[in-house]
Amino acid sequence: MVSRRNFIRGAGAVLAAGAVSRVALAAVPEAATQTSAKTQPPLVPQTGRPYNAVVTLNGWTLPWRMKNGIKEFHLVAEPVVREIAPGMKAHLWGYNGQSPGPTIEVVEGDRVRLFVTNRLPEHTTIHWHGQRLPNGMDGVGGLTQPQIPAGKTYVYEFVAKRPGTFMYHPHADEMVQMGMGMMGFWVTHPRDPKLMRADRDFVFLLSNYDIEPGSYTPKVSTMLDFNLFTFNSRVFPGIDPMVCRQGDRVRIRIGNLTMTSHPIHLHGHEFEVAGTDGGWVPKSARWPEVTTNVAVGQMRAIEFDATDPGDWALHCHKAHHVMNAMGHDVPTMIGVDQRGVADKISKLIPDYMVMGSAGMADMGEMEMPLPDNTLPMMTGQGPFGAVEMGGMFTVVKVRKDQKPGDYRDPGWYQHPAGTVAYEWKGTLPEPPRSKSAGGQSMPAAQGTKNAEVRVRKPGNGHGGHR
Ligand SMILES: [Cu+2]
Repeated sequence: MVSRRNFIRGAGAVLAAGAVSRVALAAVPEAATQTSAKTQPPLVPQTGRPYNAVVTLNGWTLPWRMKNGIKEFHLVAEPVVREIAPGMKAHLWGYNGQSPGPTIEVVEGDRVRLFVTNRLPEHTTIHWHGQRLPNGMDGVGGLTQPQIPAGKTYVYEFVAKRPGTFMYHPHADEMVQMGMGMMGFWVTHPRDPKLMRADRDFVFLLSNYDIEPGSYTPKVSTMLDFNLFTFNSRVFPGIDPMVCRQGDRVRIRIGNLTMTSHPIHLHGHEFEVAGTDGGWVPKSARWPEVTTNVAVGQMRAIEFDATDPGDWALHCHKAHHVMNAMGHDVPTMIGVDQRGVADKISKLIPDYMVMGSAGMADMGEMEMPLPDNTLPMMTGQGPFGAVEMGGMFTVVKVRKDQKPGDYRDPGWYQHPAGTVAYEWKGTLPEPPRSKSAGGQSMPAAQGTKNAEVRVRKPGNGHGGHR
């Protein structure tokens, strides 16, 4: 059994939930709760069969107790406060103090009993997404079980038959409950710990929120227009790096519970999709990728050899998903000379700022007034300046001298001399230009007029494009 003391030593600040009565505590395992949004070290199993524990990005693993050979867990569905990144907190619903809830780790063949206590203001259920289990344990409110009323505890029990990557989430008032952040990760390790072994095994969920600047609670009826795209309910620069030792076999497991797909892209290394919703992909059926699309409701396990030291970006490739709430729906001002107008407007609005005439890159560094509890659209400082990212962005840090099992942030990569892009200060040859324009083998029937665009020099009183 995982003693409380062992768990506290292993996984940081864990508090006993206070609201379960003493009588109930005798029958129900303690509901551990986590208040920190920091990545907790892997929970090395003290009981049951051995496995290589995963690391939950900005999250933690739920401890269990062994009772007559059954692994017992206690999940508490409840309102939580989640720090999305330093400077912004959200009022979400989650499990055991956090959104997402804690990761559940079991071994293929384990008999699992899950107590689910509902401390929400409405009923809920939990669906064990992807599992093979008796139909009555599938957690679809109304279809396979009665809803769990507010204040009640239900029990789920089944054998974890298939090793792989899974999720859990309510199948009750889904639009609201998932829009409020109710979800968690589940890993069933193979019976043989040498099978599918990785040196580092990271897990996180993709979730999205629509939280109006200056407010705390997501708009739950939003269908597509979300403004925060998160890894485990965190946005850059609030997402911890994934730290690896050079030469490690690294696995990253991703589950998507947002309303859109996310092409997840890794820099500097090719990976293979080693696992999908349905289990492990045979070696002979994998192909190399640097981006893989994770569709709604899917899980993907990617694997690569961390061969090259450095700070390698890992992010969603949809540009709006690496941007925070203030960045969407901004008018394009590129090429618009605002200088004449700005003087007039600032007589009416003293704080008026001229922005975006030459793109929006300066937003990464600009100190501009924001509503309370709101993150800049893109932010985060790297060793060379502003990183100009938000949302679904983090860094895989590969280091030669990172110790096995050490996940501590080693700081920025120290580039060897002569290996960083640099400014050219010599003379430049004329850039070659294509002379074949209009010379296609199949010219347009009508011919084309000279469609050159003339840009007037700013300051002539007429502004911009013609
Ligand atoms: Cu995305």
